Amino acid sequence: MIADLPSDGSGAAPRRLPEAVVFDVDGTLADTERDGHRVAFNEAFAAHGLDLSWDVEHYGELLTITGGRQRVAAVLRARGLEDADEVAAAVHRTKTDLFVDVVRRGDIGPRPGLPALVDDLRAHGVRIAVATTGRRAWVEPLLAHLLGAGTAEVVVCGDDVAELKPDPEAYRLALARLDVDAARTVAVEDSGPGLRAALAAGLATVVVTNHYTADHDVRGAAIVREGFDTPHQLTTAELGTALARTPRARAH
Ligand code: XBP
Ligand code: MG
Repeated sequence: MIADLPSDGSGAAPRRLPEAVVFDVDGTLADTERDGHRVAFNEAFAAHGLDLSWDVEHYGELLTITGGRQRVAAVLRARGLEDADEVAAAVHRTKTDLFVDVVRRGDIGPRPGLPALVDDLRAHGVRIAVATTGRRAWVEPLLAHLLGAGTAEVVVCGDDVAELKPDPEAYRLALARLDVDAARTVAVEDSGPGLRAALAAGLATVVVTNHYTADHDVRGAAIVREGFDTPHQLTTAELGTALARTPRARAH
């Protein structure tokens, strides 16, 4: 049940709340990249005997290539490796297994302020979904840990789409599975490629930046913040203002 905010008696129309919110995972729900995925990639390179290691800064540059397998393949191809795609697929399987272990250990927590926002969304009856380019093998256990199993009623992963972000396919699929109107749905992202994917699917988008994405091009975002709890706690009502700030025409 979706409620409008009560009128303040000024005669102004009540502000609308979103019907659904679609969250990105990496960098948005949790800071997974620098000390999570990056470390697992490096361990996988070593396990496969590859002379490759990504430091913190270089990994940040590589994040413009979405999808772990695609990221590895691009780097191996640039090194002139003939069977880059096959090697990348094998390395990525190892990396996924390693990262599942990290997630199952419970080492990755939510970004500050996320649990309070999720509680507020649930209290207002706003539906919650996820659209990520990451692999379901680790996404599902991470969501169970961060949000509680079943909190996200729709979970679209990299496994489910032909084209990864910045292509809008993951967001379009999430909207179709939710069966909601894009014009009543807000996306929450952390990065430029993620923002472009959400905008191309017609979604008002809130960008919550992090260490790696603070200098991304976020033009078109309805709201840009440094954290869920900074400078103040992000609420369902503020997500509703993102809808009002996004031209309806974009949804078509
Ligand atoms: C995240 C990604 C993912 C992760 C690694 O982008 O591109 O590839 O970096 O996960 P977004 P996998 O936050 O825009 O979804 O190794 O499972 O791909
Ligand atoms: Mg992200």
